[in-house]
Amino acid sequence: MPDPFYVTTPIYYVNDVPHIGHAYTSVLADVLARWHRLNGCEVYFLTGTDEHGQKVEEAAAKAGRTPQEHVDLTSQSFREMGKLLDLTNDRFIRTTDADHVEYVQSVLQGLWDKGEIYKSAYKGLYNVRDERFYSESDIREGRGPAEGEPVEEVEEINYFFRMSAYQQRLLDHIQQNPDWIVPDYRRNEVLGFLRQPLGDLCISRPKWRLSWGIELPFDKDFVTYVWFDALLNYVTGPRGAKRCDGSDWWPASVHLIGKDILTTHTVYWPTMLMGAGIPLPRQILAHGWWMVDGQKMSKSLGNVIDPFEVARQYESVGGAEAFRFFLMRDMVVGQDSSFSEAGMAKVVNGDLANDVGNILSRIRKQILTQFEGVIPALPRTLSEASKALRDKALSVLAEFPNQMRLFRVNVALEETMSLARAINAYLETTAPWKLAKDESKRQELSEALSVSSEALRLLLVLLSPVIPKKASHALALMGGEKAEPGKLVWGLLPTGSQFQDGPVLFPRLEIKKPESEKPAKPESKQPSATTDPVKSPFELLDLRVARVDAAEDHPTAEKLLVLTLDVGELGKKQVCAGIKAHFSASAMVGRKVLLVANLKKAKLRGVESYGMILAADNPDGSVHLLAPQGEVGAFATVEGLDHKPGQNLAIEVLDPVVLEIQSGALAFEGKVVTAGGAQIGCTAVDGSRAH
Ligand code: ME8
Repeated sequence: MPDPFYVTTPIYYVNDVPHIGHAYTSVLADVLARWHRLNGCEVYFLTGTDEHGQKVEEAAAKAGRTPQEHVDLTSQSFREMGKLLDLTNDRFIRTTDADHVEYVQSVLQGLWDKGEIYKSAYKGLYNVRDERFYSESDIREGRGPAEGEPVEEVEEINYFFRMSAYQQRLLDHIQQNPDWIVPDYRRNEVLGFLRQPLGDLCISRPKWRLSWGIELPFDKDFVTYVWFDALLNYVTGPRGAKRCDGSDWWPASVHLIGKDILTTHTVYWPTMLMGAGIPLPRQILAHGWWMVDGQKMSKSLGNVIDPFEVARQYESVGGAEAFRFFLMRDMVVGQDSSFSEAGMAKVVNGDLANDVGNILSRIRKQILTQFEGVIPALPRTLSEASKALRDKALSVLAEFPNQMRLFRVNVALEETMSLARAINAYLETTAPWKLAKDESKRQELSEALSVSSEALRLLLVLLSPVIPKKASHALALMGGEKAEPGKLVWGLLPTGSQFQDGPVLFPRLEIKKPESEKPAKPESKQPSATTDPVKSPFELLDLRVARVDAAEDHPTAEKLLVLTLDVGELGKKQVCAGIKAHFSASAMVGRKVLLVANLKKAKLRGVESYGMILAADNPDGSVHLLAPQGEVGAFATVEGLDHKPGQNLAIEVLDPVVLEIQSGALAFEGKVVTAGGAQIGCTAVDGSRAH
C-alpha cells in the first residue's frame, strides 16, 4: 500500500476575492491529490479560509455587518471557486469553525502551562494588510514590504511565544532534511533568515484594539494573533477523520504555499509545533508568483485575473478545465509566471486541440469507419514503429511519477505532451487513412489503430489529474475506460471495446485578430535565393518548422542531443543541439522546433550537424524551445522584410540578429515572426533572447 498523502493549501483571507493566485495553489493541490488517488494512495486534501483579524473586523464594520455575518458571506466565494475548479478537497476549513477554535485554545493552554508563553510590553510597526509586525529595515516610506500598505506604530502589553528558543533546532532540522523546503533556493532564503538572531513571537492582540479573534484561554482580555490561529488549521483540519488503519492524518505530507508566506510557514509554524510537541510537516513547497502580461497583479492596475471570468471567457474550449491545464502547464513550479490570453490560446490550441484532440479524432474516425467502432486487439508482435511508440509510452509512464514526486507538474505535463506528439508522429508515419484504402493492409491498419488507441488511453489517464472531466469523457468514449488505480500499465485496453462517436472534446479557440495584425500569407513570402543587398541579416536566414523524428544522446558530448528532423520539402536533417541539460532525448521526439536550415555543415565532436534549432534563455536559467505551430517545412517570415536566404552560412550570421520573446511568441525587432500563418510560441518570459 503506497504512503498516505495529506496535502494543504494556505487558507485564504476572506477580505480578498478569489483570483488566479488562489486558483493556482488550489489546483496544484488538487492535481497532486488526484494523482495520489490514481496511484491507490489514501488522500486527505485540505483548503479553506482565514477569517479572523483586524482587516476583517474593519471590512465588516464598513459593510455594516457583524464580523461573523461578513465572513459567512465572503468565505462563500472561495467555496464557489472550489466548485468551479472541481477541487476534491476533503474539508473546507474555516478558522471560525468551532472545532478549530477549541483546538487553538487547547494548544495555547498547553504552551502556557509549559511556560512557553510569557507576558511582556511590546512596541512595533504593524501592518494591517499582512497582519504582521515589521522591523524598521523592512519599511519603505512608512509602508510595509508586501503590498506597500501603511504601517502604524503600536505599543502594548502582549503575550509572547518563546520562538527564539527553537532557532538552533529549526536550523538543524532544515540542514538535516534538505528536501524539507523546496525549491532549494527558498530553503537557502530561510537559512539566510535564520543566520540573524530570531526573536520571540507576539501571539496576542489586546481586545480593546481587536476583538475579532480566538480568545486566549488564560486571559480573556486578549485574542490570538491571526497567524498563530491560522497555521493551526493544518492540524485541526483532519482531526475528525482517521486513516484506514485508524491513525491520525497529521503530519501533513506537504504544505503548498506561495513564496509570500515562506517565513510564517518555515519559521513560525515549525517552532510553534516544536513548542507544542507536535511533529513537523514532512515538506513545504513554495511556488512563485502569478503576474499578468509581465506585471504584478493589483486592484489599482485593474489586472486581477478572476477565475470565474476566465472560465466564462473560455467556456467553448472547456472553461475551468482549460484554465486548470494552463495553470499547471505554464508555471515552472517555484518560478514566477505570467498570465496572458496568448498563453491560454497557445496551450488550448497547441496542446489540447492540435495534439490531444487531433489524436482522438483521427483514431476515432478510422475505428468507426473501418472497424464499426470496435477497437482492434493489440497484436502479439509489434512492428518497429509500434514498438517505438510503446517504448515511448513506457518511458513517460516511468518518468511521470518521478516528476510528480518532485512536484514538477509542468515537467510531468511536458513529458505527457511529448507522448501526445509521438502518437501523432506515429499516426503520420503509419497513416491509417492510407492503409484503409488498401484491403491487403488490414493487418497493419488494425495494428496502427490498436497501438495508438492504447497509447491514447494512457495519455488520457496521465492527463486525468489535470483535466479530470475531459479525460474521463474521452476515456468513456473509448469503450467506457476509466482513470483509476492500476490503469497506468501498457496493454490494458480491453479487446473489443466499442469506440463511441461524440462531440469534439478539444475544440480550437478562435482568435479574432484585427486586420492590421493578420500575418502575411505564407505563399507570398516563399524564399527566393538571390544576391540582392539585404535590409537586415534576418533576410538571409532560412528558418523552418521542423519536427523531431528521432533523438538520442550524443555518443561523447555530455551536453548534446543528436536530433533527426523532418523539414518537409527540405527532407530530413541531422542536427546536434546543446540542450541535453534541459530536455531528455525522449521528450524531444514528436516535438516541433524552429530550425536555422541554411547553416554550413558543422562537425560536433565527430557528429555532423546541418543547422541549429532555436531556443530562448529564460532569466531563471531555464531554456525554452521555440514551439512553432505551422506545418512541417513552413518558412518563417517577418512582415516588411524581403527574405533572400543564402546557402551554407557561417553561424556568425546569427550574431547581429536579435530575436526576442514578446507576448509569448518570437519577435524580430518588435515584429512578430510567423511560419505557415501562425506565430511561433515560446514559454520563456517576455524579453528573453532566442538564439
Ligand atoms: O496569506 N501568485 O492568505 P492570502 C501565486 N491567510 N499565488 C498567489 C498569488 C499570486 N499572485 N496571490 C496569492 C494568506 N496567491 C494567509 C495564509 S495559511 C495558514 C494563511 C496564493 O489570501 C499563494 O498560495 O493572501 C499565497 O501563498 C496565498 O494565495 C496567499 O493567500
